Amino acid sequence: MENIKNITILTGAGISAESGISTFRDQNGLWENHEIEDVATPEGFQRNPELVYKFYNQRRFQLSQDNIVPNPAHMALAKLEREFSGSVLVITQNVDDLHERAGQKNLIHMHGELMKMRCVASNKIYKAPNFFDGDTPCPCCQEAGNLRPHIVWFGEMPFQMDKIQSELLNSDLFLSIGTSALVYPASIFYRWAAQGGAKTIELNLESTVASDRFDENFQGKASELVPGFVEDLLSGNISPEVS
Ligand code: BV8
Repeated sequence: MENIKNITILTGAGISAESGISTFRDQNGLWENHEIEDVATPEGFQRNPELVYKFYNQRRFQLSQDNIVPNPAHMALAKLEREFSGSVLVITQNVDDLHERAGQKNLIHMHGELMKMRCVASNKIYKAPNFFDGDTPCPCCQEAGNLRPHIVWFGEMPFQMDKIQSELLNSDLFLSIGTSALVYPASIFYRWAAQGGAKTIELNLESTVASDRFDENFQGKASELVPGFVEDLLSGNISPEVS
């Protein structure tokens, strides 16, 4: 444990699955019921903004339900950040706010945030009401038609990529939790971490296309795997050495 100073953690939809938020590529996943091109690209928004506003309003409404709460995996990562002697950075692909609600502070939403909206004219970011669309006047320009979800769509550049890359290159341990490792550039973060000398560990329900590139893999549900793994980390039972 003494050699592990900086931990970087990538999370994906799998960490929120047990909180009741559908993943993208599992049975009944989001991409089973929608075409990515129609609801998660700038072209789709241009073509049919109403469909895209509806897609995100529905997900924001679901996220705001009382039964959608952080699960033990989110809580464990927030505990790791509080109690670990070194630095812990969570980089999430998720657009839900469950990491924040669990108490995570050092957090980057590389794909944006469901609870925020952005004015395309001023680029100002606002907390989103449960519902907004092309008729909602934006708080800065006071006119309708300028607001979009503060989400990174396919074909758009994820947020804070420079900071993410330097943190990964400077970490001693990289954890990938609940992601299918299919979406670039998050899918190559393990490479940047390994390049920087980090040990890389994947914790996921099932093996992924990237599993054999990690130093270690643990398979299971995040809410069952992550709390125990965090306890092992905090008690110094995880060696930074690549076996
Ligand atoms: C970019 C916001 C340039 C939207 C999202 C051809 C080949 C390769 C790449 C490309 C290509 N054509 C285009 C690309 C690039 C493209 C891409 O990767 N496309 C894919 C589809 C092939 N990427 C981009 O466009 C990105 N931008 O590349 O810009 C650039 C970049 C860097 C530097 C310079 C230039 C932008 C991508 C962002 C898109 N927006 N989200 C929204 O949410 O509505 S991505 C979307 O997918 C979500 O954010 C999601 O998180 C992400 C990844 O999915 P996962 O999180 O992994 O979820 P998934 O369902 O896939 O998997 C869940 C996993 O959990 C499974 O493995 C499952 O087994 C596991 N699981 C389930 N239950 C549990 C569990 N694990 C543990 N416990 C459980 N209980």
